[in-house]
Formats: sequence, C-alpha cells, structure tokens
Amino acid sequence: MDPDAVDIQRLLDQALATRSPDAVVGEILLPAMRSVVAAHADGEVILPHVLASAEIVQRATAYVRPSASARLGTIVVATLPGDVHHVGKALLVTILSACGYSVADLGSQAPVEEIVQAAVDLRPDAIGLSALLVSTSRQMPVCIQQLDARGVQVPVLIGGAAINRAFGRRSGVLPDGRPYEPGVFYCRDVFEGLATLDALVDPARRAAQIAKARGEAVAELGSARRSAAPGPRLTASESAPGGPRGDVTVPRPPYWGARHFVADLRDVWRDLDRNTLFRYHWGGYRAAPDQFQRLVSDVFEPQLASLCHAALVEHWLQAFVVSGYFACNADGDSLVVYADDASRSELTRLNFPRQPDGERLCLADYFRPLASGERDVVVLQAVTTGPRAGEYIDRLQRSGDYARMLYVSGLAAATAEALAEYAHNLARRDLALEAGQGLRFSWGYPACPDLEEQRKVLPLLQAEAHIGLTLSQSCNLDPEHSTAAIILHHAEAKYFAVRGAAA
Ligand code: B12
Repeated sequence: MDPDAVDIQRLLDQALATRSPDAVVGEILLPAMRSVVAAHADGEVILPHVLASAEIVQRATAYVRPSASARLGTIVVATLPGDVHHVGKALLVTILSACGYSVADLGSQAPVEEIVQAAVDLRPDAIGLSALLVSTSRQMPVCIQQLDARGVQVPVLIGGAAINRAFGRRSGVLPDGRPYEPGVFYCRDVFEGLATLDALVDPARRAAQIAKARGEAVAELGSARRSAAPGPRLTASESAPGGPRGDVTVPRPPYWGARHFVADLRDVWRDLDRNTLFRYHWGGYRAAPDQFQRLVSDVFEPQLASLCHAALVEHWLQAFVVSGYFACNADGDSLVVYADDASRSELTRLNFPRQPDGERLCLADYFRPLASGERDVVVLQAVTTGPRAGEYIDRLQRSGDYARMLYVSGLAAATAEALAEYAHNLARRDLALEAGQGLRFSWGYPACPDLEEQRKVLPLLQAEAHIGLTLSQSCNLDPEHSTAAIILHHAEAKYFAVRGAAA
C-alpha cells in the first residue's frame, strides 16, 4: 500500500461530516489500524505494510486532531545508556502511537535517572525499554531497581535482540529478593508489547497481568537459588585431547599492520544476503511461500534497486573498512598479538573463554602456540556503513516515513554484514587461502562473548582515526551499523558456543 496514493483528506472530510473528530479516530482509524495488526499476526500482512498503514493513520489522526483524552494510555520509551541502536525502539514508538497510545519518546541513550524522572513526572501506564546488546540490557535491571527505590508504581516492558523471557523474569526480582511490585514484562516483539500494554490499561485485566508477571519473577528466583547450588568445578585453559591440528601452514600476509580503505558499495552488494534481507529485516518471513516469491519480485527487488540507487546518490550508506594482519601466538586461552613476525614485544593479549565441557574449544587453539617458536598470523577487521544511515533512519521516523525507515534500516544492517564478508574475502585472497577457508568471529557471539575485548582491538586498528568507529560505555560500536571481528585462517575453524554466553 502506498500511503501517498490514498486520498486521505477526502475520506476524512466525508467521515467528519457525520462524526466528531474523536469518533473518527476511535471508531474508524484505530479499529482499522488494529485490524491490520491482527492481519499481520495471522501472516496476511507483512511488516512494511503494517508500517505504511501506521503512516496513514498518523497522518489522518493529525488531520482530524483528536483531543489528547482520546488516547488509550501513555507509555515512556527509551533505549538505555550506551545503546546506539535505532530500529527496535522506532518500531515500538510507531506501532504504539498508531494503535492509540501517547508515547513519550526519551530517545536513544537515555540516562536511567531521566527515565525514572519521566516516570515520576508523567505517571505513565508503562515504561518501555529497548536494548540491542547484552551489555546495554544490563541497564534494564538497574533502571527497574531505581524505579523501585523512588517508589514508582509503573510496569516496565522490556525488549531487544539479546534478551529473553528468563532475563525478563530475573529483571523482575529486586536485589533483596522482592519482586518489582508493578511487574516486568519481556516482549518478544512490539506486537507483544502492544498486547501487554492493552492488558495493562484494561481495568478488568490489569491486576491479573501484573500478578502473573510477579509470580513468574518469584518462581525464577526460586529456580535461580536451586541452580546456584555448587556444581562440579571446571578447570580453565585445558584443551581436550585432539583439538585443532597444530601443523597447518601459516599463510604469509602481504604486509603487517592495519590499512583502511573505502569500498565501492556496488562491489559490496555482490555479497548482500538477499534472503536474510527480504525474509528477516524486511519481514517477508511471515508471508506464505507462494506469496513470498511474488513479494520478492513485485515489492522487495524493486525496493532494493531503488534504495541502492538512492544510497549511492544521496550517500547515506558508506563502506569503510579497516583491516590488519598481525603476528600472534596462542598462550593458553589467550592470543598474544605482535606487530610483525620479527617483533618480540606484545601489542596486546586477546582473551578467549574455553568451552567448559565437550570439545573444550577455545579460539586461541586455532593458532600456533608460543612454545612452537613459529609466529602465526591473525586478521583483525572492523567495518562500518558510517553514521548517516542512523541519522537518516531517525529522520524518517520523525517525518512519519515508517515503511521506508524499516527498508533503510534493513538495508544498512545487511550492507554492514556484506561489507564484513567483502573485507574477509579480500583477506582470504591476500593470504592465498582456499575459497571459504577460515572463519570470522565477532565479539558478542557465542564463541567470544566478551564485548569488552574490542577495547583492545579498535586501537590496534586505529579504527577511530581511520573510519570514525568508537565503542560506547556499554561496548556498542558507534556508528550502529558496524562490526568488528577476528579472522582465523585455520581450515578446521568452526563456530561453537561457550556456555553461559547468553544474557
Ligand atoms: C541485524 C543485526 C546486526 C546488524 C545491525 C545492528 C543494528 N544496529 O541494527 C549489524 C550487522 C550491524 C550487527 C552488528 C553487531 N551485532 Co548484531 N545482530 C543483528 C541481528 C541479526 C538482528 C538485530 C536487529 O536489527 N533486529 C531487527 C530489530 C527490529 O529488532 P530489535 O531491535 O531486536 O527489536 C525487535 C524486538 O527485539 C522488539 N523490541 C526491541 N526493543 C523493545 C522494547 C520493548 C519495550 C518492546 C515491547 C519490544 C522491543 O521489537 C522489535 C520487533 O518488533 C541480531 C540477532 C537477532 N536475531 O535479533 C544480532 C545481535 C543483536 N548482534 C549481536 C552482536 C554481538 C553484534 C556485534 C556486537 C558484533 C560485533 N562485535 O561486531 C555488532 C554490534 C553493533 C553495534 N552497533 O554495537 C548479538 C548480541 C548479543 C550480545 N552479546 O550482546 C545478537 C543478538 C546476535 C546473537 N545471537 O548473538 N548486528
């Protein structure tokens, strides 16, 4: 649906001829929006089209100008300090406002004190907190504790890619073991957030909804206490017998140290993962298989072509890469990094956790040990599509261009991934590796979960000076559409999880 193609004004004038502005909103626009949300839940309408409907409803509501009293309730929303992620909260604001709520958006990286103060001042029906990473999600329980300390009786909705229901239940338990009285509600997506908020503002359902959340938090506390019983101690830094081969040929890099360059986006997009873009970022996964193919040819492919053209002409996507070859050796669970193969002074030590059981893998095992006397080589890289995509997404949200906001955000995310793959392939070529040999691991993923390690990597690459890439206090890469990674050349490298890496 193209919002511009709908003659909203004429339809609204007709409706206003027989109804009050509040009635037009309450009896026509909101039910229409709700029916689109319901159709989305049934897999009949994809997310970009829900957002296009939200655009129409917002414009129509602004035209009709209903009184504030016509809103269903109020929610304060924010992302937490150090979190530079836009799209999760942007979707929340869009869907909740289009569905009739008044949304006080405190923006990105809101200090906890500001969120608490807004709750005190505005007395909202709920607070919605969003975070992308484990590190930023840790501020959620902090915020909940401060709300409790100020005696705020407002339920808190939390959501984001790195958290889950168990995290939500744990966040609902205060340090002294009391549940947070008004309830903490983990929401898988914004639609679950909408359903939760609907229940919380409904006097007939509110008490039961809060009691359920409190009950789950208390049950979680009980199970956490039981599982805290001492278990077998695990010895770190011991690899299992076997492990990766230690005699693979060490490739020779063309130079030592970091280099930076700007890639041509058209080359980068050859590595674009269209399937992930269309299905995941643009919401095509909800369409039935036969409809999906039609959606791809009729909507997504033309949209992609037009967006790529716009990105090239308007420069809201860039392709900055900094990548370096460093000499290295494994020392237990650490990788000692040197400037080149002749250097004896350590530049840094990267620490990697070892799997506590099973194969007991650790990324350091894929490199020659110090004792071998032979230096190995490691590739470190960081890429970013630059700051403009985030700024553009913000502008699109503010101007109510919600469907485009989702398309741009998805393309920026997919381009950052493609850029990482593109740079990785250049390293494979430089090192004369087989196609597909070796793997790329980003910090925060299950084999190397510790985001703090990136504080050692970015300075080695001079990432700030060369491509403007920094780390926030919570280890978010800024600009948001960026990744940092270590590349292993070892042919046996495989993805694995170190238990306990999750939120
Ligand atoms: C796309 C993606 C990227 C993209 C884009 C990221 C971005 N800024 O948008 C790129 C490639 C750049 C990227 C980079 C990184 N990523 Co990433 N990424 C993802 C992925 C696949 C999707 C995230 C996303 O954009 N989703 C789409 C939006 C719409 O979803 P969302 O924000 O989560 O919001 C939805 C819900 O969560 C919910 N919601 C969100 N907030 C709220 C709040 C409320 C109140 C409610 C009701 C609902 C709600 O509603 C929304 C949908 O309706 C996730 C995994 C996953 N499947 O979720 C990993 C993931 C977030 N990434 C991860 C990691 C580790 C990284 C990096 C740190 C890797 C690295 N070292 O380079 C970087 C960090 C980037 C940064 N700026 O710091 C990890 C984070 C785990 C952790 N340890 O913290 C994840 C979870 C993958 C994983 N399984 O481990 N990533």
